[in-house]
Amino acid sequence: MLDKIAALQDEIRKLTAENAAQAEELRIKYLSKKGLVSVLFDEFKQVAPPKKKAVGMALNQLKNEAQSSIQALKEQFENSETKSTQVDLSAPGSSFALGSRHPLSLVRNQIVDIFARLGFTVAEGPEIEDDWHVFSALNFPPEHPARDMQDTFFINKDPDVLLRTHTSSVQVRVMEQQQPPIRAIFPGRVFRNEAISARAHCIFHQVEGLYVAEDVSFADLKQTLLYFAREFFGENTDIRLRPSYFPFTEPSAEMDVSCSICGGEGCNVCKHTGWLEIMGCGMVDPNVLDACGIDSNKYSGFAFGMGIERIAMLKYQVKDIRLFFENDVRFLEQFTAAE
Ligand code: 2NL
Repeated sequence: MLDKIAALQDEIRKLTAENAAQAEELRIKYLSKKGLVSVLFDEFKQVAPPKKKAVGMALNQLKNEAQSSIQALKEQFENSETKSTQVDLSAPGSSFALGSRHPLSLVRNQIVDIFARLGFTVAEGPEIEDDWHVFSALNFPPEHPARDMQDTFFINKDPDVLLRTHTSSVQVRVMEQQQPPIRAIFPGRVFRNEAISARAHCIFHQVEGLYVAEDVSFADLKQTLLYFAREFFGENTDIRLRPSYFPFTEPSAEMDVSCSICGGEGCNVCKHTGWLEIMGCGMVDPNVLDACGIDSNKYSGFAFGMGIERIAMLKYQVKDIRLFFENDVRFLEQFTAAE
């Protein structure tokens, strides 16, 4: 009898099942009323009294072991099978992955909104341009280095088919088509034949602005840009204008805002100067007005231009311009909550 028990114990220890049905078959084979373990219990009645204690203990152990190992076989399938066949109707629904605006779109929209409050409309134009709208009408002299293949992308080596290097080309088109007063901003993609690095890209985005009317002065320019700076960077922002040079404005200036990170105290972002350079600006050169069919004796205007990437890098403390073009969701999803 003890040998029989030991043999059956051995057999049970080696059992395997490939699915829940096989495990159930094993339960019936060994543990049901007529199963092999139960049969041994029947035989137990015939065991001689002196051996009953030892055989009884062995039998009970066999039964317990058989129950737990066959139960374990069953459970291994229960988990995976109930998952696919049972639905928890009370479980909360899975949430949708929400998209977010690209940080460059966020910044462009903010800039457009601020100038819209001052009465500026938005104008757009072609990315593929001709020499006149990108250079000649803007008072670039014939030998200006920006016209070089090194700086500008020409299409099919044609000197008169090129990718715009600034959105000023759209301003030329607007001035050619309408007489003052003109008050508009010009967001768009521009292209420069430059080596790509953490700070520069061959494709980037600009917002330029233009106001042409009678008696527009440098004071108007300054007040407009101060309003913009305070709306965009906060009401405590100060600005300063430094003399500069552009072919299309005279006089020209570079505008800095007080560093919004350190409040002008000096930090890494402003390189301990307390100031951040954010745009170029100036009074539209009379040659440009005349080239676009606007009488420079009657009208004057101011214009400005800024790189959206640069502003976005300052605002969101992005250290590498290439992040804007890689479309890595780990970067983009950080702007889900931004407006
Ligand atoms: C910069 C500087 C500037 C302009 C853009 C402009 C356009 C016309 C006439 C005169 Cl049609 N000026 N635009 C003026 C001054 C500066 O941009 O650093 N941009 C990223």
